[in-house]
Amino acid sequence: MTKFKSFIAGQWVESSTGEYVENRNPADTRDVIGLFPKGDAADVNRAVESAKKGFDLWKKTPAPARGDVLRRVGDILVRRKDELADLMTREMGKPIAETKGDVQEGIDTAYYAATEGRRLFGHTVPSELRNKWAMSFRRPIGVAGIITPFNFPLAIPTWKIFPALLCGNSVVFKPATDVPHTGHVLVEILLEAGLPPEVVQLVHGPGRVGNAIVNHPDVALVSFTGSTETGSKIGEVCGRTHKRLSLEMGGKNAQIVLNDADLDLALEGVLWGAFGTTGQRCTATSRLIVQEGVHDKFVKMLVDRASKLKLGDGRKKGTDVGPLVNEASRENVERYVQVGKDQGATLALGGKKATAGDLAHGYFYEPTIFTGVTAGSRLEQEEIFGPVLSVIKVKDFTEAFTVNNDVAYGLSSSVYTRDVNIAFQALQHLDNGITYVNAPTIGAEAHLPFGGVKATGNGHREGGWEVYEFFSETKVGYVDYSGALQRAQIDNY
Ligand code: UN1
Repeated sequence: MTKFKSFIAGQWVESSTGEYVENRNPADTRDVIGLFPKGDAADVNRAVESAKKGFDLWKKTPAPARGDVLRRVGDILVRRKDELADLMTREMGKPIAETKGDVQEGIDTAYYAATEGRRLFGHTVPSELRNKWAMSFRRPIGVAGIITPFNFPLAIPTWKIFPALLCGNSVVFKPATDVPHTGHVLVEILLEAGLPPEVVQLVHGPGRVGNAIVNHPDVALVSFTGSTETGSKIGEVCGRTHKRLSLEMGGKNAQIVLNDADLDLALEGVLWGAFGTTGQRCTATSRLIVQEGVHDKFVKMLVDRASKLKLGDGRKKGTDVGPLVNEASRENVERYVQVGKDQGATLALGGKKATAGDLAHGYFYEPTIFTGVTAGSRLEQEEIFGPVLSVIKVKDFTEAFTVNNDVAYGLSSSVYTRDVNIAFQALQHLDNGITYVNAPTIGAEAHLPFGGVKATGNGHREGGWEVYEFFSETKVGYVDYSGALQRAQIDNY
């Protein structure tokens, strides 16, 4: 069986603990991908020491040259797209079309970063004094700790690592334990593209590795995507130690369908939003808020179509929905289905493990729909991260907006309507970082800011132009060429 290594201090190295974790295919647990190191704080210490040297070198490399490396990364991803999609599906389960999309998001992020190397804009503004120059520009910060989830095993690491590198930081990267193979290949590609070895460090391992990264005094900034629970703990450490921190956490996203909506379009949207990636997206549609005039008809259409979704191995043709990523995730889904039943919601579809035939070897769960879900109930409020959709009936769009907003999270929302006035009101009044009109809650594009409000995040955005602000520090320069002492705010007034 292949034994993989971490990449620390410019070398592929064995686990310092001597311990390894098996990485198995969630669609068929008889298929073992390999053994991955179970690292610890000692690995992180060595990685950070080396990353500090990497930072000294890399910060002096001109940003356009840093961008050139990322352009080559993009080129390699293009060339290896199909192969990567296959290995990603093998380790985390979503269908090949989706892992190809995941790679494409990495490609888009690479090419965006490449060109950002020739922008990284600062400002030049007039000084209030004569013969004095005033400007701002961007500086790299230091060693960036990057901690990423399993659901977008390539795209999310690229959202963080590429802008971090483009801005001149070095990186210590800990991928989720369910998707170490994708992390491994991404680092191989960065090195092949010409990134100096000490600029990137890959430390495989469980939560203790993430913990050591976050607590290390020489890690200057941390970017994390994962659960709100873990994000809160990271936030406490970073608050105490004054580290810059970007958090991307939970969601409880809703699709709203109003009486005047194109129901066929709304149906395609909710099927994709709720059951794509087996519901394991931060942006997944977990709630469907339907206006009473079309409620019964739409629910019937939905249950009918959802019952025909084909569960299976994401690497096989015709599969619509893959497995959950591991047994703990499936048990979590089972617990929430029980909560729904206990709270009196009506189970309209699914509600059990799928174990027929080959499915018995994977972590499959039937697409599940609850109707008659009460706003405010646990099922309606808490993130599930699985293929469970709760339907809530409302009187009008005002009530729909209230239900949408009345949760702790605020990542994405969607409204299906033909009324342009309501569409714009939705953009303005739905408390989310992203609102889609006549499109599902998933489908963010790499060149726009991505993130949410309330318990979803801490105010930062990934993607687009905004992430470059997170990964760099503003510096201001004044040049006085008057040859005399000029006292600001005094001599000129
Ligand atoms: C996530 O769910 O964590 O918008 C990221 C989307 C994808 C990214 C999702 N482009 O669904």
